[in-house]
Amino acid sequence: PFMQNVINHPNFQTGDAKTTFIDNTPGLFEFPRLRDRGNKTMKYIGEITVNGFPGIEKNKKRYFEEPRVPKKLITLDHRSAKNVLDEEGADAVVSWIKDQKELLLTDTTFRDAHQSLLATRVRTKDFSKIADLTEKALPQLFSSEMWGGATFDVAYRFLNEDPWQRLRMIRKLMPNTLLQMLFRGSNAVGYSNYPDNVLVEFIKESAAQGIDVFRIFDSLNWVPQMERSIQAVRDTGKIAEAAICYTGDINDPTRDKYTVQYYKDMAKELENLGAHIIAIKDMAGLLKPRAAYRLISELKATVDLPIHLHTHDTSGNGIITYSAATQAGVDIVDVATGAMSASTSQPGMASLYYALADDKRQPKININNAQQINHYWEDVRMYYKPFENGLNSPHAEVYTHEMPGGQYSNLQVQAKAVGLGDQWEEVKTMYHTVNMMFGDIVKVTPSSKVVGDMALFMVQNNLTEEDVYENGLEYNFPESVVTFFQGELGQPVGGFPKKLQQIILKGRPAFTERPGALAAPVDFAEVKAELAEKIGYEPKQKEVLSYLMYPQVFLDYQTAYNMFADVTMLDTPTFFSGMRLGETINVEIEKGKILIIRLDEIGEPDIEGNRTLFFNLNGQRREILIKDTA
Ligand code: 3PY
Ligand code: ZN
Repeated sequence: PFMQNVINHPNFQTGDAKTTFIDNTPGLFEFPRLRDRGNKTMKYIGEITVNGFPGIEKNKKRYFEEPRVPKKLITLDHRSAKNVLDEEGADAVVSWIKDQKELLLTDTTFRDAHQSLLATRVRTKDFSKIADLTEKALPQLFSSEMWGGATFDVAYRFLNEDPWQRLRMIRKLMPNTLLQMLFRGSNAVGYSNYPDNVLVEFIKESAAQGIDVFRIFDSLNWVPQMERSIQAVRDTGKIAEAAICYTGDINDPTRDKYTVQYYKDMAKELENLGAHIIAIKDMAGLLKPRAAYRLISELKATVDLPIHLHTHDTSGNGIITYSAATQAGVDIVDVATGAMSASTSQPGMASLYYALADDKRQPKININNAQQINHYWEDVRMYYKPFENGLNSPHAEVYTHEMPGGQYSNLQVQAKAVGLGDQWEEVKTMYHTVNMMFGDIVKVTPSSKVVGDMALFMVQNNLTEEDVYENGLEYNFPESVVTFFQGELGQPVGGFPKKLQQIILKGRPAFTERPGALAAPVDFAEVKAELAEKIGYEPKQKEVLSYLMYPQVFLDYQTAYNMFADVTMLDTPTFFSGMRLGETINVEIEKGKILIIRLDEIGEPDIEGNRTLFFNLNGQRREILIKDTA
């Protein structure tokens, strides 16, 4: 076909084809490029059709209506927080927040909501169809949390997506909205500690690609691990929101570790380090209404910064907590669109709006617009049914086990995987026991995983707390538990319980210094060269950073990309379920370039288990060979 393209080209036929003809006539390559792209796309579809997508039942593609998009948005001219940042800088945003009488909202639909409800599986494709409309519908939102946390890892690992591409796309579609990310302090968007220069480079690159607000936390509330990130964000001119993880119960006199004074001291420390905003990150949803009123009032009296409250509605009490916090003067709270709210996710935006009816601090949003945006999510959530976490009603037990919203379903899957599916009750109880054995620690990624691993280990081996203290020297504890007690995630509030530490470490060294200070800086030029060698081209800085965070996951993504090309253009049902026999789909691979794909036949496997799939691509018959792994 390439030679035919050449021979049939008008310039070739008139004899105008010079030696530069091929160089200067990129259209010649269009056909092979499109064909290559088509083949790779069909290869992906074939693979999923024959072998299925992990976690999704094969050959059960459902029929979905096109999700409803808003048709009657009321738009208004509004100077947004993003406009203030771009025009006047981060300090001006702080003053602007303080000047608002009404409660401000951050929309977590694009990040924490689907991380907590749908295993972080929502695809860029589904955000891209609603992002600009969301900005039009809700210009008064303080920010949209849409990146960081688990989204980075899951995009590469399970969705064959480049998370940076998601960021750039949403940035383009929402130019007037502050884009917010969750940054795990010294763990960035990963699970382990990284050298300081990696954190700084990561923050710089994220800011350059479009992040405006960095919510920085440490999984043990260890401030020395937040300091450099706060400074690095300030250096980019963006907004440093320093988060205090909330655990325990300030109003329970038997829990004397995390008191109001504790939170006040930490807030003051973060203010002194240059934070623009203080966030209370209630990742498990433990902050009860009266405690919220007390905590927010006290914090408002302690620091001169806006307070941003984040909770999870696991117990069903989230709206009451927000209402109490609003009376106490909280500046911003996190909500999700109704269809992606409640349960382990954030409280719902419209629910809160109505809960604050007649209140002088009721958020300024157009509720009709919000409802239209929500219709889209009611429809899109259906695509992700296989990833639902199964918690369909308020779960007040969270006040006892204290598992973060994002962990509950994950740990359940982990428990099933090691054969403890029918001992989930024991695992939950053990999670609480382990927390107390560890000295009552802050539990959030990655420290929550350590507690989860230990709980699974103990249930699996039928161990009690006493067994561990009496015979612990004989046990091989999980790797994550050992390195935790060595100090690899940092130091917990009040230090490690000494007796347990000795049992777990068995003479291995423990350190109390900041792991990031001990780690040698990464030589970026060297890593870049190493990566170039592996992927066959010179990587961009963002690719080097991805490789540093998740070496194998990133390389696997590259391999998949070479095999399947960019699969983010596929509609979500096809991405997860492939195609039905006889079905036709349109895939717009670039503006105006559409692949029309029909699946005509799936052949029987040959002796090696390969099946030939007969497709029709833009009117031409194509055969794709897929190995059936069943
Ligand atoms: C994350 O780190 O991904 C979290 O959402 C913590 O709450
Ligand atoms: Zn959260």
